[in-house]
Amino acid sequence: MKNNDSALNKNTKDNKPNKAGGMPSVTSTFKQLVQSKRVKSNIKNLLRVNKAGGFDCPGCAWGDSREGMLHFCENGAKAIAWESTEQTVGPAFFKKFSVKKLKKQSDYWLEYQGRITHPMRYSKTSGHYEEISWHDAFQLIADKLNSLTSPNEVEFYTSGRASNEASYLYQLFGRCFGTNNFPDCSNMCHEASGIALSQSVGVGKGTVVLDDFYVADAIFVFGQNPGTNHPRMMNALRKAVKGGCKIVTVNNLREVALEKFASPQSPMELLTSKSVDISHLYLMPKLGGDMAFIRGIAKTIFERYPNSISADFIQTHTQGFEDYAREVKQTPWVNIVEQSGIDQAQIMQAANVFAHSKRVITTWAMGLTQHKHSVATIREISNIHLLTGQLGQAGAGLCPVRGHSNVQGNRTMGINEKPNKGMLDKFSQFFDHAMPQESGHNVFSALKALDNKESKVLIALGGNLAAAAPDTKFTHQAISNAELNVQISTKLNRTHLLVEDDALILPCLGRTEVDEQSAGKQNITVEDTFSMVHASAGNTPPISAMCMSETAIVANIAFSTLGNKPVNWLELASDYDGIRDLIANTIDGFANFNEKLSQPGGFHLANSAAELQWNTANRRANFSNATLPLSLFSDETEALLQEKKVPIFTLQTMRSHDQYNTTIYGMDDRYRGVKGDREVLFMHPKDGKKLGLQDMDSINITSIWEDKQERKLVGFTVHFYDIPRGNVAGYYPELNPLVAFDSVGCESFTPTSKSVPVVIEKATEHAIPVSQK
Ligand SMILES: Nc1nc2c(c(=O)[nH]1)N[C@H]1C(S)=C(S)[C@@H](COP(=O)(O)OP(=O)(O)OC[C@H]3O[C@@H](n4cnc5c(=O)[nH]c(N)nc54)[C@H](O)[C@@H]3O)O[C@H]1N2
Ligand SMILES: Nc1nc2c(c(=O)[nH]1)N[C@H]1C(S)=C(S)[C@@H](COP(=O)(O)OP(=O)(O)OC[C@H]3O[C@@H](n4cnc5c(=O)[nH]c(N)nc54)[C@H](O)[C@@H]3O)O[C@H]1N2
Ligand SMILES: [Mo]
Repeated sequence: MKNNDSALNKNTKDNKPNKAGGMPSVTSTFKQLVQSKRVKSNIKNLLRVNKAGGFDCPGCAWGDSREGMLHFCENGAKAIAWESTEQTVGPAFFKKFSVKKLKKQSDYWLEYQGRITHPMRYSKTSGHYEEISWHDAFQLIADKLNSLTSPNEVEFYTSGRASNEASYLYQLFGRCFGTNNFPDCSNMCHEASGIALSQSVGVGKGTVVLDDFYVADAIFVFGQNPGTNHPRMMNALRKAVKGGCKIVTVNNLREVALEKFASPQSPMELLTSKSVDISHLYLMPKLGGDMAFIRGIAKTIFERYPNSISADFIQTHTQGFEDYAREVKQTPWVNIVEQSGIDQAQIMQAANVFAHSKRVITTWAMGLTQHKHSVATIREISNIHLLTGQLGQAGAGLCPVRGHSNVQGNRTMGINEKPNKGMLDKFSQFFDHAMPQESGHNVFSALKALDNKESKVLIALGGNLAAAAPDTKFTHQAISNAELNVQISTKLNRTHLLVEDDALILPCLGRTEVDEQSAGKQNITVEDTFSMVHASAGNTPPISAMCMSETAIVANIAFSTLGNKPVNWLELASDYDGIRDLIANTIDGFANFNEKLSQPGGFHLANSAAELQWNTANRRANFSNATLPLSLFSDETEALLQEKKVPIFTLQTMRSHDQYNTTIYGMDDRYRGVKGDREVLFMHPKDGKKLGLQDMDSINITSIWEDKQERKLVGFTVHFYDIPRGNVAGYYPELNPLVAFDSVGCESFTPTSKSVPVVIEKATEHAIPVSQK
């Protein structure tokens, strides 16, 4: 395997740890708490996170049993400390800094200034944000919305932290206003998973629950870095391994947590050099090579382990088996090996584990979803589960590991530009109000519409669209075009600064804070990656008396725009039980919502596929029979690449250990041995040598796309790393300027952030780490 490569071992930096977790995680947690300057209240916060009566960690969507002592992780602690800080950004701050001045600051600096404390409006005359009353802010939005020629001229963006209550009211308001324009972060995230799973098993969510991890015989982990992004998942993997489960990791990079993990909650592993070996097999495909790899597993099963094929399951539950079987048999091994970048013997080893395990779970995240062929790839995963009947029994099933803590709940609540007809009909009937039927905009079409000025208003319930979306130059211009840019936020970010005309920043409460309304202290609810719905209540006093809850902000915008139609918005915001009653009446699975919430640990939403009920058009689980794609790129781009006389690399853009999406906590990536810099590019040492580069050399990166526009970043630093030849990796959002806007996944429209063709050249000037710039 690649780690035996002597060229690589020589160049691996010595500060890269040989295990993840352990004492450094604990040290880092406490460092974050101290930096937040609210040490005492944040320790209290950590003791209450993900526990019954406490609040849901804003860090990620991984589920928890909610019993026992501690349920936080290092990066969850960072997310909490980052939100619950003493530092504030108020009118005096905005008086000091004009938007023009703020634009010169880094994303890190902007968010680091602290929590936003007052509603602010951009003044074109002064070039500054200036204080505005809540009343005037709501009236301004209402007047603008009511002046639009069509309700489709507004975009309602959502980032996946918003609660069920806030997002339910938000979509209800948007629809009653007349549009299905609900672009959301999911469009850039797990969209392909939702589409693929809906097509294959009839429900766009995972089919397993946390307990399944403890009875699985094998867990295949594709394209995700849980050590950083879902650290609580590491505890589940560790426990599974200790119970004899085999973990097969399929990752483009060598991620240390998936090799060795020391649980910070085990005194032995915390205090000694002990750790648990996580992966039984660690395979490193080329970027986008997973579909070929999975096809190889299927081919091996057909050729060598036909006994593991479940004829019964196929017969009873599925459609399309013959076409799929033919396609697998027709796919030559040479294509499988060439495209996956994994040799046949290793693929067969993985197939051996899959075929000989009674219960298999497959998990995946962004390494699978952000490619052109993501939907086809995820359907290929479903295929092998259908082939072997690995679905709907304890310890077996499909598990897309969601990102934002309530991104799954947002979709359940109706944040969806293509809502299903059943849901729309229910809304129309219950509210006695005709809901719009035509599909609305996703992130891709919303930004296009803002770019060509078809859309005039952008309202965002959280997030940082400017930094999250691809092709920075295009995206920034599109957002700046909005005649009114309304951001409901906790912290200052790039999206607030893209304003040419009129803009509002509306400061909201975070998860950790007490949400007091006229009926008393309020709970909100969220849904985790296992479809568990539970309550969350903050306990820290709000950072400012001027902050409002997201739910109240949405209700006030709705009331100012529509009056008391079709519901009494403000009454709903005074007691969220009323919103939950509406949810109970209009969303499947939520009957008796308020009563069910009192169950410790919340309740599970039924999953039809896990019950072997197929909610597809033909009422069967469907095999797919796609041919392996010839290229990761569009035909036109591929033709351009063929003409180039220089080596082409494929780039993936991912997260460091010190960030939450566009929120940058710091410049280090401890698990990958990077210190003080984010403008880095990981590259195989042999590729580096071929380009005449030394480790830590300064480089320029240019991406290639069929429109032939120049997209170039200069002064990045090369880090030699254990990554397949021909592939390179670096951090989002810094690399977003290289992702061409039109380069999106088939059907999903997700930016292809994990496969960008690039050319790399040595830079003349030496790179300066961001921390010293
Ligand atoms: N601390 C922290 N937690 C987070 C987040 C955060 O930013 N910080 N973000 C949240 C969100 S919104 C999300 S969506 C999740 C994201 O969670 P992840 O999906 O883990 O996020 P990425 O950092 O994008 O990591 C992608 C992983 O896939 C691998 N990979 C990339 N391309 C390929 C490929 O083609 N094939 C294979 N097999 N592997 C590939 C990369 O090497 C990397 O390990 O995390 C959530 N949790
Ligand atoms: N190149 C590349 N691009 C990517 C990705 C990638 O892997 N590579 N990943 C994509 C993925 S998976 C995702 S999910 C998107 C993320 O896209 P977004 O969800 O839009 O971005 P975030 O960085 O999570 O949003 C951060 C902002 O949210 C606000 N915020 C934080 N907490 C709260 C809160 O409680 N309430 C409210 N109202 N606001 C809050 C703060 O102001 C903060 O600045 O990015 C995508 N973009
Ligand atoms: Mo995400």
